[in-house]
Amino acid sequence: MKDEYLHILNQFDLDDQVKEIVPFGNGHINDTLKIVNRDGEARYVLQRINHLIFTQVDILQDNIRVVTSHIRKKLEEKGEPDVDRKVLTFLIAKDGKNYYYDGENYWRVCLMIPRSQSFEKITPELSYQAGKAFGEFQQMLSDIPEGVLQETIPNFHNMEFRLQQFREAVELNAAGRLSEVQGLVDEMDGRAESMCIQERLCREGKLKKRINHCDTKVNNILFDEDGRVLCVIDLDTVMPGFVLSDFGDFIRTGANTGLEDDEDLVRVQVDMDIFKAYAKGYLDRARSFLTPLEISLLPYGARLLTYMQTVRFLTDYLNGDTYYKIHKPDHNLIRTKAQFKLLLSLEAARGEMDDFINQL
Ligand code: GN1
Ligand code: MG
Repeated sequence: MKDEYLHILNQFDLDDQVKEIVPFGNGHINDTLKIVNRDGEARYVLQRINHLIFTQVDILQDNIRVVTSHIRKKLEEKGEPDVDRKVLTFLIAKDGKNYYYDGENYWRVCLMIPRSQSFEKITPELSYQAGKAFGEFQQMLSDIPEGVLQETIPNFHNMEFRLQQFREAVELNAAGRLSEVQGLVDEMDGRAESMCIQERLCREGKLKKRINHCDTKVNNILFDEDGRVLCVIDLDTVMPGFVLSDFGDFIRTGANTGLEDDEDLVRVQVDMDIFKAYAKGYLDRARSFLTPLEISLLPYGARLLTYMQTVRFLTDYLNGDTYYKIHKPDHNLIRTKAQFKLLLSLEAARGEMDDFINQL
């Protein structure tokens, strides 16, 4: 096992000796390892890219090159200190690419950002910081000309497309699980039309696409020792999309008093303090480029992304768990139920959220 990793690491120009290679993080898609040197310092992050999901690794890695160099340039122009801790640095392999293909798998290596930490659970203060961080991230990337960044997963946050996949899964009933989840299927169907507003507004020319991160989880931000934001990580899904993706996905993951896969649904609720703090931080940075329509839709974005994730987990459950890594047999069903509970809680808080956004 270790020899395989060493062979891969040898394709990159490491300036340190490898002592240990250990699993790192808890993503659902890629495999991530931490590379530790002889002094016990974590120096690099090695990732095997899941190329069944990111089928065009060239496009993926080119997006990442554009995004990281764009951010680096912006930070340097601002005279920002400590730039190396505020943007990820990927290593170039011996063949000149920013990844290595071993004939079977695709690998990449980036520098571990020293003295950084991430959080799974956050406080209102961290939420406010995260709102500013993702707002600033969108803002920094907003001047990348159209067409430069491509969709690393086509139609990734396109609700109409996700519903189409869902309906195919229902139709196929590949794992024979449909009757067990019919109630949930009906709940999804009942909301389907009202959840495709963005695609409709876009066709009517009232909403345009912007560069989004598309995976705005709390643990995709690195903070320094004092809880100040260093940088945004996990750049695989940075691509053009609708602006509500990033706001909504943060509320879905950060403003949940329970876990994404909580089996105790009583714990799953929207945390309004986290919502308010995030909205405030986000709008502090993003108000300058958002339209009034986009701002008014922010609470809708929280419902939309939670609905979309419920649909995606349920689709995977119906398909027999072919997409998300699962850690127990009915994991996707547990996730579906927890996300649906969160959606109900967001629906109940709708008025309070709208009022808050309006008075900000
Ligand atoms: C996946 O692997 P991770 O946790 O970064 C998924 C997201 C989902 C999330 C659900 C490429 O992200 O879209 O929201 O799981 N990423 C992809 O927690 O599908
Ligand atoms: Mg991710």
